[in-house]
Amino acid sequence: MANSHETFEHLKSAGLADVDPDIAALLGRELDRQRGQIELIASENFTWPSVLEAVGSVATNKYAEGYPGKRYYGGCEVVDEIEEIARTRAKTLFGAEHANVQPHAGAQANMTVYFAVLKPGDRVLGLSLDHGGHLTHGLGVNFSGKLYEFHHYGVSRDTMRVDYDEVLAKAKEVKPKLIVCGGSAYPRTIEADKFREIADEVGAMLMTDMAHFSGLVAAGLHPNPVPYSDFVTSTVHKTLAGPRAGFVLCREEHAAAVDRALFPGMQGGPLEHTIAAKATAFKIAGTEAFRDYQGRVRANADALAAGLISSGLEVLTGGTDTHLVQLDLRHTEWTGLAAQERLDEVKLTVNRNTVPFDERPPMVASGVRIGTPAATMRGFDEADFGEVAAIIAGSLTDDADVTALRERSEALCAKRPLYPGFRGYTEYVA
Ligand code: DSN
Repeated sequence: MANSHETFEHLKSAGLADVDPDIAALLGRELDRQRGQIELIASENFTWPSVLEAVGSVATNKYAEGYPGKRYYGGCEVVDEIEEIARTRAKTLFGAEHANVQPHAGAQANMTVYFAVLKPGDRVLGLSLDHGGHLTHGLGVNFSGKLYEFHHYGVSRDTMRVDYDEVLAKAKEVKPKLIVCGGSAYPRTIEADKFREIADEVGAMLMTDMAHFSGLVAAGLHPNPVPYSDFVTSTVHKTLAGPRAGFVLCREEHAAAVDRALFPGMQGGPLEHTIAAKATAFKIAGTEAFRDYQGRVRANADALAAGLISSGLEVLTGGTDTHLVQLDLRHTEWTGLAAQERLDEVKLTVNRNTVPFDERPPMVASGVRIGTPAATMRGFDEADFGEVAAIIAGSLTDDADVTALRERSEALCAKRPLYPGFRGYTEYVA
């Protein structure tokens, strides 16, 4: 519905709440939702106000196809500086020879590497999705599975961890051109050094997808895969706590191929406002404050795992080396779906996930993936995560007092406010 005052002159200076109260109200509701529940989705985080500001900046107006100094448009002198700062900070943070900061998201970062070094039909070896891998690591319905001949390794049934002997045996059998390590639901350290040995033994290249644990790497709390990998891909918005986006790091010898694969190979104009926000996120990730935050993410994950185990629940691998804990419900009457829905009722937001050797289909699943980055960002400490574990355990019972459990979650949210100084989206500022 057009407002009577929607003149061109008015629209040129009006704010969101004035022009589009419907969307402003929905954004306000989303802010309230984020504030009013305990966010435990392992791939989510609450980014910094400075990053939100950069994402909402005028750099969104700029076309800049190409790379700094080599653009197809005029007027790129400022965004060139922004992108150069982002590239330099990414390289410095992770000790990489080359960075491409243009991927719109993690899937595009992975696609960039595949396009850079693979031809359709080439063989690739990656962790299977149901053992903790990722869609873009060769799932049949994904472009990766359609374009390339993916083969998969899994985790050992005994330890639920990657078995490097099995990976080597599989690599010798498959003779892949590229080995992919990393994933989205693997709670233990990704040992890129061991994958490197295997890659060298079979003459393959190695790509590490550190989307989930890149914040821990930046903080020195997870081994850095960069020295061992030809390519490292990541998102920026998970543990790294930046804007929703991706990036690729690689060895200099692959720099030109990676850059060409992304543009003109795959994406068009880069999102320079998001690249500005990535630069800010990389700057923050190099601070002592960020290292301290990541230390708390890790400690909280250990406290969560210990709390769940002491309440009688099963945790995959008996714990975690990262920010991520996988609840294994195979030996309970709960499905992952039912658990997710119950936890939603008590204001804990999680996602169901298959666990290795799951007999249930992915839409139902027998696991729940739980991560600590977002709640840690709003100040949760180990005692708070002990309480979260107790709320989870209390919720997954037949006679759970849902109202009382929800009130315990709400008390934690009240104690640890999210974006306390942010006034929201409903106020119009001329
Ligand atoms: N969707 C992301 C995750 O939840 O891990 C991966 O792309």
